[in-house]
Amino acid sequence: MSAAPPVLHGHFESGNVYKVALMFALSGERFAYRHVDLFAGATRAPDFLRLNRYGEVPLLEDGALTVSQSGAILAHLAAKFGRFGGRGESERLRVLEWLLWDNHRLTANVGTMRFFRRFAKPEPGNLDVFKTRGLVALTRLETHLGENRFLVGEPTIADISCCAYVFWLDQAGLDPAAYPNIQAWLGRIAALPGFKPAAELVPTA
Ligand SMILES: N[C@@H](CCC(=O)N[C@@H](CS)C(=O)NCC(=O)O)C(=O)O
Repeated sequence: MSAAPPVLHGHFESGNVYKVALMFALSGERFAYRHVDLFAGATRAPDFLRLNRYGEVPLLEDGALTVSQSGAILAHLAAKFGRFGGRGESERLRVLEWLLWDNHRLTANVGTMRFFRRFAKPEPGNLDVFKTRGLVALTRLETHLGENRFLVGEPTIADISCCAYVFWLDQAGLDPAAYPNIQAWLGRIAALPGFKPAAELVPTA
């Protein structure tokens, strides 16, 4: 009998959750899913906070292990499946660099812009800092992808992490056409076996 699959706690509007779901899909592995209604405050409920002190999705329950933060979950799954972790120590370190950069520079700004534009209807000007920083991050990514097919060698969790919110640039109010290298890279990711867009991977309930 096969072991129960890991349980992903998430919300379908979250790119951070998509990162984890995409890792399962590209690895050809199954996950069980638990919807967390973050718009109803479920991430702040005591039961959820007991599982995840950060009060955020994604959260993964994998047997006795409970892991949060998409980058940590991706690293855990890369080690567990032996996929997308990079080859050798120097690639693994490069991958870790991109995961940290994504969380600090890319998702933190582009993902936040998307969130506020889509759900919080900000006053004009309120997103300026995120936009300035997000555009710098996108320029860095665009430059790197001018000379590299994937972020580190073959496809890795660095690509899986960085691509999620970049698939939704238009929802963040940014122009995808301004980044041709990024668009070509997204196309290469979308061509990987097992790839599915977020709407086909993350259940709505
Ligand atoms: N750095 C975290 C960010 C996770 C995150 O921001 N999650 C959002 C959804 S995308 C969330 O759960 N927000 C709920 C809240 O703030 O109450 C990661 O990479 O997992």
